[in-house]
Amino acid sequence: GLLYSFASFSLQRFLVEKKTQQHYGREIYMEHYVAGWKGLIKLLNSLGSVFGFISKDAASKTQILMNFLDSKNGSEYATVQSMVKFELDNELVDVNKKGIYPESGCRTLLRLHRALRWLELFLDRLRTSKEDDKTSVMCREAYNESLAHHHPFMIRKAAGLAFYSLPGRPGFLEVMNVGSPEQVVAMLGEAVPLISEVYTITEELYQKHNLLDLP
Ligand code: 1PW
Repeated sequence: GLLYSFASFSLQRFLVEKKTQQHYGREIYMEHYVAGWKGLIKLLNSLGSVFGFISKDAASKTQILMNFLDSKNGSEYATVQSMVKFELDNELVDVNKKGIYPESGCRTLLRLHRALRWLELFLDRLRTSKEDDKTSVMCREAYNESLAHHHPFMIRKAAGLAFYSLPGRPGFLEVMNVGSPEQVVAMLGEAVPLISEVYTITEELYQKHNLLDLP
């Protein structure tokens, strides 16, 4: 169909990224990261209006990163690694408390990075789930283990409500637009380790530079 699914759009981007990593070391290309999120946002939007507030925030953060890529300093934002170096070297990050750079690339990507962990946990549950398992439960468990730790009460409440409106497992697999349930599971078997690798590389980079708690 015309609609690019999360799988064909975002996950293949991560595959491309993996290949380039082999050539250039473990660099994460911002263009692919952003394209991956665009695909995911499309998927979220197709899940219905309740997911609107979730996709809206992810979309605005993705847009912030795209704006950096398109700016005169765009080349400094080519990879996550070069962004971190550039913003830190030029003191463009509010490190301890909110200041004059509330939308730095580093803090913006950190939010998406935390959400990526949620996605990884959720997709792994989906991959290993049985026919009558509930997507809402998988989603909630993944959320509670990851992103929820970074969200205040009201957002946790709203997210919890949104999960109820997720389609059941068969419907969800269909929305992913990959093919038969077996094909989705096979695709996830390839994709989840890649997402996990992107997550780990970013986590280690942020840890090394002490950026994991950026306000
Ligand atoms: C079906 C599985 C889908 C997983 C998709 C993950 C999308 C994550 C988006 C969560 C957004 C919740 C509402 C927004 C909260 C923001 O306050 C928060 N943003 C995120 C991405 O966690 C923190 O950003 P802020 O307020 O510090 O700018």
